Amino acid sequence: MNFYITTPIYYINGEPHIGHAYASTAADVIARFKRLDGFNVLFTTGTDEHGIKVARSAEKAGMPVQQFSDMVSQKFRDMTKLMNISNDDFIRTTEERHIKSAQKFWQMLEKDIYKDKYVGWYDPRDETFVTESEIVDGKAPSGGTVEWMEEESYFFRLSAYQDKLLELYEKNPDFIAPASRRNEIISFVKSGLKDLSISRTKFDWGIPVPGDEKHVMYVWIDALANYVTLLGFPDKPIDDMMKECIHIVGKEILRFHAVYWPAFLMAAGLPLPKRIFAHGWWTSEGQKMSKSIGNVVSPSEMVEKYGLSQLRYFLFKEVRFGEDGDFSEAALQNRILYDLANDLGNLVQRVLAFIQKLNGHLTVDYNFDAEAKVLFEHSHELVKKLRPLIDKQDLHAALLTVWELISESNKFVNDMRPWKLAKSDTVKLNKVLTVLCEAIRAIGFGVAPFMPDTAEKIFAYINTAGNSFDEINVRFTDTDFVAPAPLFPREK
Ligand code: ME8
Repeated sequence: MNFYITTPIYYINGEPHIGHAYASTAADVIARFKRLDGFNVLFTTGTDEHGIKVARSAEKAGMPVQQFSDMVSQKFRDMTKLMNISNDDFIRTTEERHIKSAQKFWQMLEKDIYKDKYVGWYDPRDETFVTESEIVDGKAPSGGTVEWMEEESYFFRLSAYQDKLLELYEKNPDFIAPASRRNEIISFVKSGLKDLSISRTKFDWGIPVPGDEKHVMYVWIDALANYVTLLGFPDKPIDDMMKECIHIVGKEILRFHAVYWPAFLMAAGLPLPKRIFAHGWWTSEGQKMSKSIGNVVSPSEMVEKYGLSQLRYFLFKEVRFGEDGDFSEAALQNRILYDLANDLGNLVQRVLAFIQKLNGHLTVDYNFDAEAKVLFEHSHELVKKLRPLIDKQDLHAALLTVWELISESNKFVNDMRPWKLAKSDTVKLNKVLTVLCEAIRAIGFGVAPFMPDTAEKIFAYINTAGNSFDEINVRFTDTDFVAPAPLFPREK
């Protein structure tokens, strides 16, 4: 079973911030879940390096543009490492494999391409064409200053795809998610699609148009083609993976992915992805993130200060995936204290430290009483409950579901009072501890996609490899456990 998941490829104009880390981590959570669930996963990310904006940034930095690209692209690779993103590949649009792929892709669109002149406004911030009615005080909806453009350009016959796109959305109600965003796109397409200018002549930092090297490709054709380059296009068949593909994108680039991209793919006769999921935007301490306000959240600072698992957990617990949210350190501190230290950390610590008191030895007994049976069943049902949530990209609900089992387990400890049983009923004690280890293992798998580092610690404490959900079905045997260290020490 194949599964393909992508992040946006990031522009290299600035430093990676929490928004980029968010998109990459979201895709990572889903990729990790699918791998644990036995899928053959391809998970990709990368950098989008062409276009007028990058050329200008390099000029401003006083660097040759390729050198500038190498430098900033590396920062995105570092962010990927910092966040423990498990991507299988990292693409740069300046790579040879991509240039070849984008040019072939262009040629496959040629029946729908014609030459004309573009006369109108352009927003370099979003690398997008804007209409007169979208401009307010000389600014595009992105806040970027628009520029007048008058140049010879190739056009893609997007207008010919209006009905086909509407049919696509109609027949595949889950093609665009969350549902609220779908309506937005449908009304945009219904309002009428104009042909799209897809080449530029005024600068040369781009992929040359095959057969007409005066032109470079519009950066969005170049960028979107990355998703097929990563599948080995044009040398390898892409169908099997592409059909299982989920693109994770920010809401501001949904239009490019849900309208232009499928139109291009239809024109090229290539398979469409399964879904485009648009996530929301983070503000910082109640305001739009901006360099001038100085409130841009740096992932490396947050990891340094609070820990990686802590940050990754917060991003998906604080805000429902798909909605906008506000990043505040006070909220992050609360989540760490209550959800992580008090709920998860405490459960693992109190059970495993208690086993240490019994010389670190677990004597298993699966001959459960009624209460233990319930907790055992709930532990075994966890992955079954998570699967449909992850398949809807409802990462927030998935965390809530894991936390239900954590609360239930903590309550079970309170009710069973193992410290009392140690003195009065060791037969029952063994059953209680056995089922609690089962619960902790299931919880370890539940948190593993979100907090791989924490899960690794939990697995090490209970002698579990942690490579596959199948391990949940293996019974514990009499065993010695190592002493656990607190998962979320207060001083971190
Ligand atoms: O648009 N909150 O690249 P980009 C949440 N190169 N997510 C945010 C965010 C915020 N405040 N800011 C950025 C591009 N993001 C194109 C994409 S894909 C073929 C080409 C995330 O560097 C969000 O996922 O502007 C957004 O879509 C992505 O970074 C855009 O990155």
